[in-house]
Formats: sequence, structure tokens, C-alpha cells
Amino acid sequence: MRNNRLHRAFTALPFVALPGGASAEFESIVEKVEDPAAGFDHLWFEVMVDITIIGVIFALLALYFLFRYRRRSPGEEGTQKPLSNLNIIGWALIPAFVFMADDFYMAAKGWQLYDTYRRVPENSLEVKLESAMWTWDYTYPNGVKTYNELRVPAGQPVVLRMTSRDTIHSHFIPDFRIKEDSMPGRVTYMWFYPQKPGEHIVSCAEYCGQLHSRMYGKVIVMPRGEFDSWYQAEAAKLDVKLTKLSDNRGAGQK
Ligand SMILES: [Cu+2]
Repeated sequence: MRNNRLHRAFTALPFVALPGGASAEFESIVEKVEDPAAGFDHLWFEVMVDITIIGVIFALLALYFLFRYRRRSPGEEGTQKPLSNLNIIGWALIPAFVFMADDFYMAAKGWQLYDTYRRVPENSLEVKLESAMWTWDYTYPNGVKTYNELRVPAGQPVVLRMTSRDTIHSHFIPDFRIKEDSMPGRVTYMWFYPQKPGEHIVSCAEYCGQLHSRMYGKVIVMPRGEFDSWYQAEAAKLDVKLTKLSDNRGAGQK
């Protein structure tokens, strides 16, 4: 716990030292967030490098053996003595383990990364998501609702607590490298770390009926200040609606 606080204090230092200073609000939410998206990209790249190297090694060896031990005249027979059992086992197992070691290492890295992805950063903006045929309905902590459009501030992790009104859907944001099912009767979650303003596609990745392919929306990442004013303006509209509603009810009762 103490360590954690120390760590946060240190990671916040560069922001405190910024000339002009970032806003106090921003400083308070900045802590080192390990972005799983970058990790997934990195791991993907490593796997690609890995299988390329292994592929090239095996291809070259195969070519060499093809050439070196080719038949030089029709009817020529090989002179290789049969291998002992120990030799057979050794030649099968040792190279397999040498190459598998690398696979296990990658798999372990993948699990580790998945672990990071399952730990939601403390400073996340929590948005509820209810999916349905065929819409994504988002509800913010202040009650503001949006449909098929998730607006978020740049620089703060976002966690979606998801459920579904009807069948299984899957909220997929390719740019953030995440995909997670939403289903009735269960709350699942996903989080991502939008770092710069921009737009990103959201699509449903679980076949959910006739209009499944039309079930897409977007994540709009806004600069912090712009998001804050949008968020407050939407909340104000909500207040007006609520007052009108209670006024109407009051008038009805008279
Ligand atoms: Cu769907």
C-alpha cells in the first residue's frame, strides 16, 4: 500500500514539474497505467519475429538435408545405420523442447498480460453498458446516457460494466485491442486507455440476429476540457428534463 503511494508520487512528479502545470484535476488522476493494448501489440510482434526465425531455420535445414542426402543415381540406397531407441527419443524430444520453451515463454507472457488487462486501474471512468438488439446504451456516473456513441476524455482509463437486455453480444474495439461478451444476467467488464483524441470503431463480434452487422458505434476520445464541458452540459439537460417531469407530475396532482 505504502509502496503503491510512493510509486504514484514519483510517477506524478513530471506532471507537477510541467511549466504552467496541468490542471490539478488531471494531476490527481494521472498514475502510471500499464496499457494492455501496447502489450498485445508487442506480444503479437514478438510472436511474428519468433515464428519467422524458427521457420527460416527449419526451411534452411530442410533444404540442406534435401541437397546433401539426395539420391545421386537411380536405385542408390542409403548407408545410415538405424538409430538406437535413446537416439530416437533424444532427437525427437530435445529439439521439440528447445523450440517449445520459447512457446511456453510467450504463453506465460500472454497470461501475464491478460492479468494486467483484468486489473482495472483505480482512476478509471466507469460507464455502464447495456447492449440489446441492436444498440449499445451507455450510462455515465452522473446519469447521462448515450447510444452507440461513447465519449471519453483522453488520458483517463475507461471501464465498461456490461450487461445485455436480450442475447449475447460482444463489445469489440479493435483499436484498443479488446473484445468482451455482454450477456443477460451477468456483469462483465472491459477497460481501455484512450491516450489521444480521435475516433474509434466499436462493433458487435458475436452473431446476435438479423441486424448484427449493423450493430456498430464509435468511441470518441475528446481532449479533457472538451469532455468536461460536454459532460456538464449533458448533465444540465438531464436536470432540466427531470425538473420538467416533476413539474408535470405536480401539476397533474392538483
Ligand atoms: Cu450484437
